[in-house]
Amino acid sequence: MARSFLPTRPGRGPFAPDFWRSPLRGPRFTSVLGVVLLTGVTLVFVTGLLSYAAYNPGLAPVNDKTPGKGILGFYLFPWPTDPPWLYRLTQGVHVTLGLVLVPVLLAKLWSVVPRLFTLPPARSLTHALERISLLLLVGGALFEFTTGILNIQLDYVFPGSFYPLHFYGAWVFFGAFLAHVALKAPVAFRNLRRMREGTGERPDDLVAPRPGPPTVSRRGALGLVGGGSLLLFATSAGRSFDGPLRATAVLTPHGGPEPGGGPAGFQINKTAAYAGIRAAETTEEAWRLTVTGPAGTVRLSRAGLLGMPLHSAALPIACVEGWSTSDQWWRGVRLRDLAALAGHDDPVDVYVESLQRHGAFRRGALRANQVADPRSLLALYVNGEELTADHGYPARIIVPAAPGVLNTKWVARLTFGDL
Ligand SMILES: Nc1nc2c(c(=O)[nH]1)N[C@H]1C(S)=C(S)[C@@H](COP(=O)(O)O)O[C@H]1N2
Ligand SMILES: [Mo]
Repeated sequence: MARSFLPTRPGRGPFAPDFWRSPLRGPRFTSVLGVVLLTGVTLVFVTGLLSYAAYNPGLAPVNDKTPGKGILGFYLFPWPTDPPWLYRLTQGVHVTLGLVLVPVLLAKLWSVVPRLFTLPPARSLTHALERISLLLLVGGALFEFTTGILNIQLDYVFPGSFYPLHFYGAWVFFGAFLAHVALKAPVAFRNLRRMREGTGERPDDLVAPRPGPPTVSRRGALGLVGGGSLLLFATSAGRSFDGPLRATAVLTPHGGPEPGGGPAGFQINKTAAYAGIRAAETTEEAWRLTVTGPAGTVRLSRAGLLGMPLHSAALPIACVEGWSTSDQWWRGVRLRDLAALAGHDDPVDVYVESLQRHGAFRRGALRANQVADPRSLLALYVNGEELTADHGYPARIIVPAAPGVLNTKWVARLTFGDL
């Protein structure tokens, strides 16, 4: 018998073992859900880390925006520009799979809730440690799913910035998750094997000692969870497409004006009005692009830019919030031509600033490999027409495979150099 830290006394209410009556609970039900989460959560975590590598907002001081530096930034690498739909895929998976896992997570938590009330609270030191790790696991899971879902709904209510919270929270959650997997995965897989072999359920503290009459079979309950996930998938996967499919994504933020038809008919993240861009600032007379580098500072009007060699590229916009558009046909000046104008013939980083004065996305940094790509443009046209105000007129950045947030709109200044 394990030594108890507290005297054992018969519990009352939820602390009494026969308070929990559902005949669904048992190691098998929990194991099936656990194995689904094992795969699902790992994929969400990995795609989340990739998103951080792609966006790299620089979470100093624990982290650092420079690849190879910072404790949690140990794996950072220059995000590639190929294939151009890379971030559409990784972030679409991150957000859509995260949503799809919600019913599985809730069912899993429900299936083990009696254990929250076991007495004594700790049977041994190891048991005490295990329960503390569970606190981090459950707390971490709820925190990550809640912050993630609030962020994609553009309804961010937490103090502080989303990225540090979601990023550091992910490491706490995943650390506890790994410990939990190490402890429980062997048991879970054994349970699944016994299920396949048709062996009976092991006696387990999850099995209700005095089960109530079943209202649904275990298979039915798993079906319900799967159905919930499927419903979430069907109502959110459309966020990764334009056109009629997009309308099926009821859970996608529809914050901005709904994209109509026509050349500019794709999702708008923040409108010019929202960003505080006044029409008077973007006229041919008023607007100038300032390009700075070792060759000095050049100021270009839109007509000046149109006088440079123009190039086209078919590229999507893929937002950190998980929505993306199909390829749009962009036309503008190559970033590497602008770098050359500023005196950089070798690949170099660029710091991009917008006309926008407030808000998180008014500036961004691109790495040398992104600037060097011939498809990376300071776009002046989209789908054969001038950019609309909401899509970034007079000029915006578009870079293959980059998160949408780096595709700065209403660009005012480009500073080339090592960042
Ligand atoms: N200046 C500025 N540029 C910006 C933003 C912004 O709010 N301000 N939003 C960014 C984000 S998060 C995305 S996803 C894309 C969306 O571009 P779109 O609105 O043309 O689809 O623009 C990016 N460029
Ligand atoms: Mo975005």
